[in-house]
Amino acid sequence: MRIVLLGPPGSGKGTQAALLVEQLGVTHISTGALLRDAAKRGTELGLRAKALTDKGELVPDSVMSGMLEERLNRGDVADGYILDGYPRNLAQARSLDVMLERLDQPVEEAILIELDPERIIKRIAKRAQKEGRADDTEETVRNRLRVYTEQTAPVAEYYAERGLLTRVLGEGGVDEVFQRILSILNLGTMSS
Ligand code: B4P
Repeated sequence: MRIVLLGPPGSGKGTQAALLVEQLGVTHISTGALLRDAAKRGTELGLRAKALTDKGELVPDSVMSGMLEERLNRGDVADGYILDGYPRNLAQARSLDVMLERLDQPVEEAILIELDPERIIKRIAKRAQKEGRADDTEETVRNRLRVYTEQTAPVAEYYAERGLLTRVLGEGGVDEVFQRILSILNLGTMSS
């Protein structure tokens, strides 16, 4: 299965991607996680990216496409993948298509997890207490939501035009949302 997970920050993309990967045995690629890892290792790119993510801004497309191409070329996407956090704008969606065409692994499904902004802010505030991510302050989250509306929301339309998009409600417990996604994928009920 080759799936792109879309949704605003805090809608549950990373959470649901982890569950899907466990059930389906496919490869999980999270560009947010790749960036946090690069920052933790203190690479020049990671530190430059951190200055932007800490403000809730997107990292430049040239950096992201290079990072993603390198990750895709590791050779473990042949049995399927869950892409979580990429694409985040239309230019990224187009460049993803080119990369995946080259690998003969085009996207089969795009799932958009929808959740209202106030719930998002509450969820992320909870995560901030637990994990202390620098981009989880309320001010940054509001900026991330603005960036999402302006740049990432049109990506859903990009996939809708290609007949690949399904919308899912992100409200409710983690397992509830997971079951909704499984039924979209015609996988019925499975336990997380
Ligand atoms: P991401 O890591 O993608 O961060 P995110 O959008 O917040 O999603 P995440 O997966 O972490 O959270 P989730 O919704 O699962 O990106 C971080 C930053 O990196 C971006 O802001 C950007 O600057 C940069 N970046 C990444 N990719 C980029 C790209 N392609 N181009 C440019 N820049 C890029 O979960 C949120 C919280 O909710 C969690 O604590 C979770 O436990 C909780 N939760 C989840 N589901 C729940 C449920 N059903 N009920 C209650 N709580 C739930």
